[in-house]
Amino acid sequence: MSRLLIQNLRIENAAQPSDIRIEDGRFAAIAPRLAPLPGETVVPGHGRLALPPIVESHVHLDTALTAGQPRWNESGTLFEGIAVWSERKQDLSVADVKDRAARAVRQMARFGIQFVRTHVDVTDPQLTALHALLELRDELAELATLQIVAFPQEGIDSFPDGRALMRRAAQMGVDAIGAIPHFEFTREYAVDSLNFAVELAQEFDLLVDVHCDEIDDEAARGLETLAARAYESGLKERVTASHTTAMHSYNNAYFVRLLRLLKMSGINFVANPLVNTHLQGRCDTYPKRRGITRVKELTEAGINVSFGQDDIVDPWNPLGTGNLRDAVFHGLYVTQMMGRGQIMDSYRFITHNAARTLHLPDYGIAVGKPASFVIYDAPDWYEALSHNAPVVASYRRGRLVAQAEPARHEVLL
Ligand code: 17E
Ligand code: FE2
Repeated sequence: MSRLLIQNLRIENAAQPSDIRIEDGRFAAIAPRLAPLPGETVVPGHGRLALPPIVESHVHLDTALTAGQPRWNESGTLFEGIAVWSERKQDLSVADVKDRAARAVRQMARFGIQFVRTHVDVTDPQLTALHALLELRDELAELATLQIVAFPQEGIDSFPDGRALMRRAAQMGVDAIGAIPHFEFTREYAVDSLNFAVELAQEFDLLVDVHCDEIDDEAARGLETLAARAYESGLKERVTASHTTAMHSYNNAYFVRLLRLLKMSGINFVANPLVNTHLQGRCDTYPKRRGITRVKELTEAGINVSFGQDDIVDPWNPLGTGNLRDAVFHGLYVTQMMGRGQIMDSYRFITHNAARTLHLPDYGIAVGKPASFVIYDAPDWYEALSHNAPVVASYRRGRLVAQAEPARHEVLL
């Protein structure tokens, strides 16, 4: 039996430190002070923060690390990004996608990310990116759990054979079905494509995650259709609405009416604060909208919201390392969730809330669960967030999969 004792960790901002014993890849004991057992390896925790693994609930790994290929997105709009990617897509090979996506996941592992929901563009007759990501899902399983969404970047009913491509993706073994109502040619196509996506998910027993109303059009109404179908079909919390930036522009009377349905529907939300503050508001002069969904109001209504990175160095985001701390840091500013308690709890956007959206079983630091967790060089999340503290250790099922030395800095005067 392999045994490890890590002493003196602050679990999820706890005031008092705990010791953690790991046996055969699972949490065997968690208590304020555990006496070392004969032969047990003992590691000091130095009173550092321990969190459950970081969960990336929204990223596009197939497009990662392609910024500037074949050209840069100079307007900074979603739509120029889609056009640039459509050109780059012509040159895809399985090896190209696997190389970039694997590099992105390995980089994300440095920041404690162990679970990743990736959207993969299936508006490609060859489904090259999907073949690549399905292979990587197996090959990277020791390092990270990948969840794959069949994402119709150029539409379902507005793209040649769009429905057939979605069905093929479902047959090939994706985890979730996507849609993109605000990109479809007409409102009718938007509604039809959402109905199709929900029915396909039911047929194949899959989750749903829709790029929903990622536009500053206050009349974009994909969300009400998605929420109604989630409610009526019983899929409910198996459904996620990503982006929903149009909600920023809804009038308050409509939002209040919508909120009742959103609560009844049980659906999850994912906001991408970095990318949507960059892509949205591009048709505005001044005042300029922030283009971020109503995170504070949804959270206060008890609705599950998580934060994603969306993009790492691609046509929609020229910058970024994959560190989800950046999405939380920026997200708190842009949503004005800057109270002490809001800052302290904000790790939940990239841990528990995201894990709920992904339907991860056995998630969390508790006796009996797989010993997966991360340790920050900081005593609590407030300090970790503020100082961008490194993840000094990332354990996955009891195994150390990433580590870092805290940087040393000296001011000489
Ligand atoms: N595609 C899309 O439709 N929206 C996005 N935010 C990204 C890709 C990154
Ligand atoms: Fe996205």
